[in-house]
Amino acid sequence: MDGLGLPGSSRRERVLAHVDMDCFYAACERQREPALRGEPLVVGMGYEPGETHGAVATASYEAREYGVESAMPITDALERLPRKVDAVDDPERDVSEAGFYRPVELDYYESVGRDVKAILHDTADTVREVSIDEAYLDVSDTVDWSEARAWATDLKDRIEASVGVVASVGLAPTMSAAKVASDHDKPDGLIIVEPGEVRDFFAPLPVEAVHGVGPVTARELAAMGIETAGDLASADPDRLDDAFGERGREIRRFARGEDDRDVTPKGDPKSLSRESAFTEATEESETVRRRVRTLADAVADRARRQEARYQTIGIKVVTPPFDVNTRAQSLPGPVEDADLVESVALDLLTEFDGAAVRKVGVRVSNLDFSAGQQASLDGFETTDDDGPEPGEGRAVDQAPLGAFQERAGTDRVADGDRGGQTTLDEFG
Ligand code: TTP
Ligand code: MG
Repeated sequence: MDGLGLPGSSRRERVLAHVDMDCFYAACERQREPALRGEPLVVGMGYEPGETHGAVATASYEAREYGVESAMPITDALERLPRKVDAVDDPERDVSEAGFYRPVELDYYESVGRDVKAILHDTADTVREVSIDEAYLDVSDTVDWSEARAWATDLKDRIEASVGVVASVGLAPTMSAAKVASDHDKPDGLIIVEPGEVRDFFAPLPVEAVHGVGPVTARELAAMGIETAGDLASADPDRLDDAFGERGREIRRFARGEDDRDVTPKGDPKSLSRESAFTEATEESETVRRRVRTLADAVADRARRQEARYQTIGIKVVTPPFDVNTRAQSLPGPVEDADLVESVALDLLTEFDGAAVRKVGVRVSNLDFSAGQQASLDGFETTDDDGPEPGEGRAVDQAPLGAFQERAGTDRVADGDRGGQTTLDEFG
């Protein structure tokens, strides 16, 4: 986090999201076999069609209603939920009370997981991938609490429309609260826990909801009369210290909603961006241009500090009511050139001269963190291993700098107003 402090506060409340796909393996099977939608579905590890060996990897929410759960032997699952094919042939069984069973096919689920992650990286600069179906995002730079719900709804819609699986999302100012929030209203959940609400949100939950509290600790806490996160938050710290040492104080801090952990990406970010909203939509081109110049400068500075070169420079222009327009130009090779970020951004902006603008953003992407010389205008090597981001074209190798490849996109998003809270101070 750089220079984001609002006047008078040591640290701006972060906007963190935890995204976890619903019954992921089952959702992947349904994505390629839509007839399975709405049906009880069990995906078995070490399972083969018609056989009874293996264990449940996951069960659809319909199958969970029959008591089928992850890690259960398939034999137990079959007792609770027989196979449809078996029920059809068995007059003793009711087909409507039976389900479908499929073997795990991990390669396929991983490819679906990658598609979801690509959307997450396109949406947020800071993404920590935790597992095949789960990630944390830090969107403090681009999403204000007033628009958190609209942003999360749009993200869920994008994932479902383009990948065909459903995500549950939690937003909160801490990682642990965001994780609990994403789980709280599954499936198809969306819970926003705003700053100041974290402790109240945790209070009624069982202690297991607190980060760092597993079943063993929960049992020990229960023996001490501590059953909810609220009990833990108000427990005597010395007593916890006696029972668990420093970890006791730590789980108490988590229960109180105190969690300073940052979302640290495992790899390098896929893009860097800054956005800023106007208090009211403005049609004054010069005002918009001035803001874009400031944002371009801030983004270029951030890239310089992270030693990232970029091959694509883009802008985002939000026009009333909630139309998000993105324009981007790709360079023939990665550069680090603040003046170019500004001139390309302003050039892309001319299309919106005279339009009412609520919010603008500048983004650099197709990032290159490899050490080495800045690309010269002739004879550079393309170092983009990851390929273009969604919605962006791959740069044309060996094209002269003037011959930008351009890709444009327009999409609609419910996108609230930051209410002019963004000040130039934020971009320093
Ligand atoms: P989870 O996110 O824990 O579970 P889920 O996505 O199936 O269901 P939920 O809606 O509660 O998020 O795990 C993701 C995938 O990991 C899951 O689809 C299958 C796999 N998995 C196993 O193989 N074994 C297990 O014991 C668990 C818990 C998950
Ligand atoms: Mg999941």
